[in-house]
Amino acid sequence: MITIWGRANSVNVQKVLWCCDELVLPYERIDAGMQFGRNNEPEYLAMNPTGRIPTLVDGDFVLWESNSILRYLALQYGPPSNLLYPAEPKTRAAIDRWLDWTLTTLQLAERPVFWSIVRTPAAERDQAALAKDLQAVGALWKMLDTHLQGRFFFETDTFTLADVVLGAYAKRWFGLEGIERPSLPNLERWYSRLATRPGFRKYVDLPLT
Ligand SMILES: N[C@@H](CCC(=O)N[C@@H](CS)C(=O)NCC(=O)O)C(=O)O
Repeated sequence: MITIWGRANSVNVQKVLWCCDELVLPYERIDAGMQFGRNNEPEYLAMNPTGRIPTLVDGDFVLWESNSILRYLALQYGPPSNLLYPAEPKTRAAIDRWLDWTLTTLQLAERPVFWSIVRTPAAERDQAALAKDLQAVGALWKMLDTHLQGRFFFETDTFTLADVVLGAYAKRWFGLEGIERPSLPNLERWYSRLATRPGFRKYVDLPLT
């Protein structure tokens, strides 16, 4: 049995839960992080010395870093066709770049916006910083919108891990209330396609908290 440690409102946990759903993989989840604590206790740090969530335990194999977990799950449990994470090197590399880019670039840009709007009382928000951060992250979503021109999904004709990671962050963009967004017609079409996936609805398309 697979165990996933991490609270269900974490974007990095949500990606992993959604991937399990796509792979029809049973698992148990244990709350950890923020109000649940645990992630700084010695037992947790022995599994994951970063003290961050998620952590995956699969038998005697322990893995942290959400996108590494996604790759592992798709490789270990994907069907032979493995459309989620195809073996062909160029296709796989093209998917990998989105996994890397979300963690190195998109997450850094969207985190301050998410924290300001969702996790900071309105009276305490730094509005000037928020306006600047919104512009920066809006430009990234605009770039993604351009990439999607003429495409159904991010890299192949079918749904892949690139759509999982970008879809999880897209919820944290389209789910924000009271902000202005640039025109993103391609991205909106792609996002509405994600809503047909049960794993997205169940684990990602939830109120932002
Ligand atoms: N690069 C790491 C980032 C992990 C991370 O920063 N997780 C956040 C939640 S999204 C966390 O552990 N926050 C501390 C907490 O929940 O207590 C990954 O992708 O797994």
